[in-house]
Amino acid sequence: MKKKLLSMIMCTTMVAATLAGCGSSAGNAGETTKTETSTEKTETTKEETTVEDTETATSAAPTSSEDEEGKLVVGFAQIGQESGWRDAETMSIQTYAEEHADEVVLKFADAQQKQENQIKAIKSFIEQDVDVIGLAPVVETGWDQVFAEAQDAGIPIILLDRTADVDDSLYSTFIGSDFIEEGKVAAQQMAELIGGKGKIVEIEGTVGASAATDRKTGFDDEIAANFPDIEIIASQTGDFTRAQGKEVMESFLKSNPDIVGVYCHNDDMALGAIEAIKEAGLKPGEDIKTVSVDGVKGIFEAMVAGEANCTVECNPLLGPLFFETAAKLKNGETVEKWVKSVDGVFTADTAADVIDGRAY
Ligand code: GZL
Repeated sequence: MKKKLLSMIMCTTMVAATLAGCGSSAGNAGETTKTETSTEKTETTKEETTVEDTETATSAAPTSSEDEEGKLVVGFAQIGQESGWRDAETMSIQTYAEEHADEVVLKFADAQQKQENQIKAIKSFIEQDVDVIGLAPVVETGWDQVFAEAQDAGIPIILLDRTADVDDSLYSTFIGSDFIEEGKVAAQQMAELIGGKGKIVEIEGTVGASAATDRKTGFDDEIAANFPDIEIIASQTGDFTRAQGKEVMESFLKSNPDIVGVYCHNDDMALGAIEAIKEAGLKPGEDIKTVSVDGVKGIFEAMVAGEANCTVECNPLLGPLFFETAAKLKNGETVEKWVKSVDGVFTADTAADVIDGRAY
């Protein structure tokens, strides 16, 4: 306990010092954002810390050792708030921590889509000597060193919703979907929607993210293997955001008048693409068929309105499973290397029947 107390004092200094340096780093140095820690959302027994004048978000302030006594202490480095799916996952994690505040302490960091912020957060969690570290890796590579530091500190790592390209020994488990299968199912749905032929475009997720890489592999390989009359005439990243999905679709439409379908690696980009299709005077869901991934409420609303055709579900409500798995690891239990989510497929013809029952 003394070690923890000492390290927390150090960490507070370290985190403050680190973040003070953030504002002077290259890139958005002029930008400052007021960031809030999860203490303002989970209302646990931690003092609130709002870190201002920093370019990036930060980890939650350390809790006192009394607050952590006998509890599961988890540090989670979240990617950011790029999509409705991500917000649903964050809510799932924070709600679980709030509802189980007598058993768990959550230290939550929002990295604003920057890998260096996730790495800083992981280092901070190591300094705070948490029991388990959770991470949704924004990209697959660049994790070996900080994962080795966590391993040296005896802190297990859980990968949530995206994988990392590291040796299996450096993390305990991946909890998430089979993105290659999602891409394959999306291709089959697209082929059915366009009658097995025509020119389609693809709007990819964040460059280097496992969810984007594998959804592209699954889709493109299925089209190439089984649908020779479908041509993917353009494919470009929209970084999993609605705004960039719209921009990419606008550019596709300008240079390709004969598009019959668009496949987006998430629903948020599809909703942006739908806006672009309408602004081009075309009917999304009719002139241009849409297939995307996630199953967020917005795409169900678009399907009910006849403006979208299909979403391949990817469950974001991983909070309970995440904490249950963390508890097992703290207790020294072994867990499956991949705890795979079970997902469904939803099409416009049933959207109205299921939309009210959707949990996210
Ligand atoms: C999938 C997750 C993806 C979602 C996107 O597990 O990593 O990240 O599909 C989100 O909406 O940006």
